[in-house]
Amino acid sequence: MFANQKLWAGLLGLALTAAMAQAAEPTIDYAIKMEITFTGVLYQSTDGVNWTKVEGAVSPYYVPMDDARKMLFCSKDELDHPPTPGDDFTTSLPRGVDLGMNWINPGTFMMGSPDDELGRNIAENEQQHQVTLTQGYWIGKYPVTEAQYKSVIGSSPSSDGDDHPVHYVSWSNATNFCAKLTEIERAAGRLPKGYEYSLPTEAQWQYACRAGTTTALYTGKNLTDAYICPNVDEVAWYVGNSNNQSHPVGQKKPNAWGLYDMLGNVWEWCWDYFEPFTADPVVDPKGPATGTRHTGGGGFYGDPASRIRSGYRYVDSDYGFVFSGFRVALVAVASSVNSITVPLSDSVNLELNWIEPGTFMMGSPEDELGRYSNETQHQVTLTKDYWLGKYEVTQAQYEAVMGTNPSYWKGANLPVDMVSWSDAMDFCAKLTASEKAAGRLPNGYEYTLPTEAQWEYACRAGTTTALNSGKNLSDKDRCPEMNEVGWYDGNFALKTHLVGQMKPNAWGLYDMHGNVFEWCLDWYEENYPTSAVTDPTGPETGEYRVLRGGSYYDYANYCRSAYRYFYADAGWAHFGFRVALAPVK
Ligand SMILES: [Ca+2]
Ligand SMILES: [Ca+2]
Repeated sequence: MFANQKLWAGLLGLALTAAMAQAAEPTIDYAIKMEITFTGVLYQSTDGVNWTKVEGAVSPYYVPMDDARKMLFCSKDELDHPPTPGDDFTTSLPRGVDLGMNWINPGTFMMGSPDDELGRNIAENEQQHQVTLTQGYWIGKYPVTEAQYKSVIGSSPSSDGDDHPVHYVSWSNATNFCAKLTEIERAAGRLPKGYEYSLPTEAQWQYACRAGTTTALYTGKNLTDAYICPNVDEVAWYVGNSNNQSHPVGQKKPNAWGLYDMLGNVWEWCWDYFEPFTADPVVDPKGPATGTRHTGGGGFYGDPASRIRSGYRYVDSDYGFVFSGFRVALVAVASSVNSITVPLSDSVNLELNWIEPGTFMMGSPEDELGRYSNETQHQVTLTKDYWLGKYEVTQAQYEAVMGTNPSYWKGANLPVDMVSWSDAMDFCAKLTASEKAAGRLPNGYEYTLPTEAQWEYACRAGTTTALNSGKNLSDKDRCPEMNEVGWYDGNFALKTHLVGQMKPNAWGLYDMHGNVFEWCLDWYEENYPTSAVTDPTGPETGEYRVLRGGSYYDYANYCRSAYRYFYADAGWAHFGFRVALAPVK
């Protein structure tokens, strides 16, 4: 059928051409076009300085020759989707200005400087202490340049050159830049879910600056002189080499994580208000809630070598100084966006926090105070995300679901106690059924008890210490480190306490240490695997079930993240549980 139609059209065309050749003057026309083949995204410019994206251009792209004579073209790889945590990326800001961001893995480091570091600032300001950052983030490869600042804000407070770091920036200017950048990247569909642009916290800044080093400079070298020091030359613009002016970014040696100009050139604002450091280990520090002066690091082009150190800490009020610039971070937003609230009755809700899949070391190191031999350390990978109760299940919640309250210690917002493993599982089954009926149960998920691995992973929240505060025990029975995180025998708890009064862990979970022991799904088996495992669920069968976290009735070493208790299917006044919303097994 199609073939026939084509044939007829062809014959008709031939007839017409023959007829017209006799009737009209022949004409000719030239149209010369430039063919551009490219990969990535095409940009055009008339001056080679200001570039605009050629919207919708695909390769090959044709430009009329007259137009092409006045045009310059270039192409570049461009992100058209959110970056993946773990990967470095470059995004394209308005007017074709690039912004490069490097991924930084979570980890633990020593923040501050050792007492004997040459050039050290007032001692208490640089007090060395252990910091654990539980979440990875991105940080700018360079300080924000004048071109980047103009691209996002429209104008720049300094005018040393497009590729120079912007300075005379106040803390408010810098945070405003981050907010605008977040809007731009969100509108372009390039903002990773759960992340936003922000100033790095002081800990994020210093962790990234040190890149694993503990010395004054990120090259692994210390200063030999506090004023003019040859070791500074290779990494930073400072008073000894800058001619008292800023320099284009990226000319000095980067650190091991590919970051440039962390030291010198311009000093960089951080998120935190100032407070003196203490020697205590901390997890995900963000500084005090209020204050008048903000922190920052790295020194500037007019500073002596003593201020060009990773541990150098400078504090100032919210003003645009000659020395003040910044670099952006792309950080996970507080976990509140990832929590869900389940209405159990008109007045009682159940809150659960989302737990991201990941890998951790389960068990305890052999030198952990108060440990037991059934805690052999081994690597565990959890491949599926799940939600875990923010609090132990309360009596009000238990009653709303089960219609009864078996607790020995009575109080609506006390954790339910006297519950056996089977009681806890019955609660989960009823909740699954009612949530399913309400159409709120995520596909492939059910309410259940967490596996022992899910419990410990969530309890640790990125920490590797005995407690999820980043601290170890100073005494296996009674110690101050326990007081801030849990109700236990050592603070004379004597009974269960209202849930949620102690300090939560980095993932927003309360009372993982102490108050009531929490049933886990697994049968107990004394020996852990000795090699790496994925999504472990414990032995097929057994005599006892696992309980975790210690209770008001126990000493500190029973409340450690790694401690494993086990018991037959029975309820006691210090046994409770916490629910998980986890993939159906
Ligand atoms: Ca700098
Ligand atoms: Ca508990």
